[in-house]
Amino acid sequence: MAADDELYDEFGNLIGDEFDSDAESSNESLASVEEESDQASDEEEEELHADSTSLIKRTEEAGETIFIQPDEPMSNQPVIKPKIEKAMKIDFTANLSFTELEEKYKDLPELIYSRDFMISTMNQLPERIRNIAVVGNLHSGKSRFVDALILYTHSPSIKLKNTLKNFKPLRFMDNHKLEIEREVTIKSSPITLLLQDLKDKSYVFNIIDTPGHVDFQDETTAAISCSDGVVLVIDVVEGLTYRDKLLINQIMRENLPIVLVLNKFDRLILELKLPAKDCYLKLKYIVDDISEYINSNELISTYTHAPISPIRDVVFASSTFEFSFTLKSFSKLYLTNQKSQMDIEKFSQKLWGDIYYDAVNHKFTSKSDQLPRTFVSFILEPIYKIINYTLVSEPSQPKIAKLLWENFGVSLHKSEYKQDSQVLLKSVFHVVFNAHCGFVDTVSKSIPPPALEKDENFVGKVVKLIESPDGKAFSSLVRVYKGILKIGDKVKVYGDSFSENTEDFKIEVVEGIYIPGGRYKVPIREAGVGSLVIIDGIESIIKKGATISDPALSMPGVTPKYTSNSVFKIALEPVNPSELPILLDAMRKINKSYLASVITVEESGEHVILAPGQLYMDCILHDLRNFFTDGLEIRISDPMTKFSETCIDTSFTKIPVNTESNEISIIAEPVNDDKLSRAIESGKICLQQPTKVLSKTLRTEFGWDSLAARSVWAFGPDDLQLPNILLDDTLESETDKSNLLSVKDSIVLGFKWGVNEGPLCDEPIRNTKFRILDAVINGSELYKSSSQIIPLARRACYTGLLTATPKLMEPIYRLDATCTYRAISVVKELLKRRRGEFVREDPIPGTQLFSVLGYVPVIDSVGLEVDLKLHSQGQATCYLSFANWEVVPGDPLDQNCELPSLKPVPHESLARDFVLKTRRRKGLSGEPSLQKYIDPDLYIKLKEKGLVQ
Ligand SMILES: Nc1nc2c(ncn2[C@@H]2O[C@H](COP(=O)(O)OP(=O)(O)OP(=O)(O)O)[C@@H](O)[C@H]2O)c(=O)[nH]1
Ligand SMILES: [Mg+2]
Repeated sequence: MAADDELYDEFGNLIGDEFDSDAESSNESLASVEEESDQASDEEEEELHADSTSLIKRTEEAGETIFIQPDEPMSNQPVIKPKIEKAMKIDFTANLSFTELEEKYKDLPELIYSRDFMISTMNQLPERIRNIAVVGNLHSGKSRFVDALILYTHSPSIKLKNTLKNFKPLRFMDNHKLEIEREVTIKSSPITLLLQDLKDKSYVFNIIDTPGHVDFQDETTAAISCSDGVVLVIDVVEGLTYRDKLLINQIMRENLPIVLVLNKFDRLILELKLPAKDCYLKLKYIVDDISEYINSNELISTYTHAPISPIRDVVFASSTFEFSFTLKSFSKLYLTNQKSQMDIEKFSQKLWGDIYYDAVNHKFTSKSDQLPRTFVSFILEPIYKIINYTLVSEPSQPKIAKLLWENFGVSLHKSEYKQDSQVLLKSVFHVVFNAHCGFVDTVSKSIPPPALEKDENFVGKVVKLIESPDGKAFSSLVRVYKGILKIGDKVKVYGDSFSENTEDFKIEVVEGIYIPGGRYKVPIREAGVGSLVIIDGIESIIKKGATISDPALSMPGVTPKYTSNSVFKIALEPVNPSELPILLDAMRKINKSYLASVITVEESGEHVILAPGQLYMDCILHDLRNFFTDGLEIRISDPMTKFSETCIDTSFTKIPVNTESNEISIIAEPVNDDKLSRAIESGKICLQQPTKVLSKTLRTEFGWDSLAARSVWAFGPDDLQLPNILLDDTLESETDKSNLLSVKDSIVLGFKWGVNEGPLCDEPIRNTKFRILDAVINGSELYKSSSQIIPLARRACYTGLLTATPKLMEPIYRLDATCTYRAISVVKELLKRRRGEFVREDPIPGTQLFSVLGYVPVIDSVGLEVDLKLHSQGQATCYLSFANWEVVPGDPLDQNCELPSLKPVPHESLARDFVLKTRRRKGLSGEPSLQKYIDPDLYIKLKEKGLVQ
């Protein structure tokens, strides 16, 4: 196989590789397709070279031979452009229909167990199913950990050329081209494996490997939402990071049990070179740190799972060396070898904490007396010995053999000692900690099986859509919650608004059901309750996720929200305007494929994509160019951010806004209550709640008076869930309430329209409370039509905002960096140059590294990650995650502020600069001004009084 970087040209374009699949025509085993296509491309390349010397070019597409006359000028272009079928993912089963795949069933990658047994266990014994999401910080080793399980369960033919010369880890779960190229997971990928616990009991594990990069949080959220428990993979060198804390918060909110995998165990010994005693202390510190974080979390009152226990919930692993163990699995290994009758459970309890083993008197004691802790003497010392004996220039076979036999009762084959020391070490660990039964045991005990209800009717959830390797079609990843789903079944698929409205659901027919397998899929005829399967044929109306059910049921669900942190923005258009339909079609596919993407068209007709961060956007653009269009030439704007508009004072006066027959006065004021803003934004309080419940929450939790609590007309706008509030504060003595109530819906619509597109630069308004103080509504139907009232209410909201010291808000990223002491100054300097703020640095216990916290405006963050790596010579890595919204310095309405051209804009002019640039880009005419919305005479009066500029 060609090295990854040989597969693309300098612009990242694919120039032929494993993705140029010709799997369909192959009759050989599907698992060998990958290697075959490599060989094929090698042969083709050779042929081309040979051909070019004799001036003969063959074209793949036409299959004909064209002779080029020697006197013709040589062209670099082929005479007929070869048609290259690009594939964005490796999938051994790509392009095969359900029936074809059923026929090739026996050619699927070989397993160490019977695939049919796995399927029957899955469908007949759902209590043996465990649905788990594997989550953790960036590069904590999640995919490698799942890889280790795949290597264990699949026959060795699944491995890439795992020889010394061409050693390459498998990365089986990262099958997208970008994932392979950049060695970072960007999509959650599911796989189903049959695994055995300590008593050889088989379990069906539906594992979803999730991305660790914070940009792809949407994928993690989707995976967690369909799991019954979470495996949190921690890099033991880094310990508990901010990202892990966010993940723990999310897991606790979902009330799911946690299994901890302390991964990269080898780094403590090989990199940090910690003595065994300190190695234990470091591991203990991490477990305690995580337990403390969970126990002191504000969500603990609603979290019903037991605190983390090292004996029950913790797995120690080194994915690089493909082993994992738990205190229990080690106990079993040890006691079996010692032929001891001691209870495994009891012994494992002695292996953690301040317990010591007195070998002279053969007893456990709590008094140190210079003895090492049991974890050190029983577990770490043999592991240290293994490493010391193996990682030397000439490992001594007798020494290692004796160690293995005496401690673990296992031995290696003679030939294995001849391997390179790293590979030998892997073999040694493999033979000692053979199988991952400790991990399986822990998951099967700590994470419950799917809830089983005796409901015959099918109910499922489309967790996300999965694009086909050629990017032309989508399948749905479905978790079955009730009943059974069979090929040919009709299902009701709910659309975006998840209602029973006939326009919002569609009856579809299930055309294919598959068990996911990372780089292949297995066709099955039916999927029982608790299973996680890929379904073909039901995705036509699904945008991101959906509830699906038996057509006879009425199961409206809740729209999942993945998009709230998508603040990074670009506008794009095709270079050739006539190709707009191709671009639009590709953008629709992006919307389906990338959960957190938001696709919008602005007033000016500009097509905009929003994403949570730069890496995410980069991946979107890559797929858009290479796979969802056929290399369409696209013009892309500079990166921008989404802004928000708000106010920081209460309107200085009440200004009536009128049409000929109606008049409304609305004032604005800031919502100065973060907790309330969060509650609105998260949907914790909403108008779907009964009025009594809502007004009680507002009174008791947020200190509102009862009148105000009862007069909420809207939060909104609903779709973006921005924290804005519309209140009816009119007095019965001054306003004809019945007339006002008769146009309530129109006023609410006007408010929603207004807060969606604010008066400064058409960006959404946030954190603002609008109060209707007066209204004179003409009772005649003619004058209170929605076409009159909606624009009036919108103008009144704008008037309120523009008289309440309006401000522009920008999104802020939190920066979390891990770096050496020397690189801290680089982080500080880079943040300073980008309007950022350095908050603090904390040493990471047991290492020479520091974790650094800072904040930086999203608009100034472009390229920061690369800059940091460059300037610190690789001694610092960071990630940026959305933190909050902050007011941009300066007055957006100040026409006198300095805006120099070709020079940096002064700090105090930033808001004005951003507003004007955004308006220009959106094609909005003129200045943002109160003048546009109120009576001209009144405006002149306010101006004379100096109340407006
Ligand atoms: N020393 C050591 N390195 C490891 C171990 N596990 C993973 N790695 C390395 O850590 C890096 C990241 O591994 P991945 O498995 O891709 O990590 P990940 O958590 O899936 O990464 P993302 O999904 O992108 O967040 C790779 O370079 C691995 O080789 C381990 O047990 N020991
Ligand atoms: Mg990964």
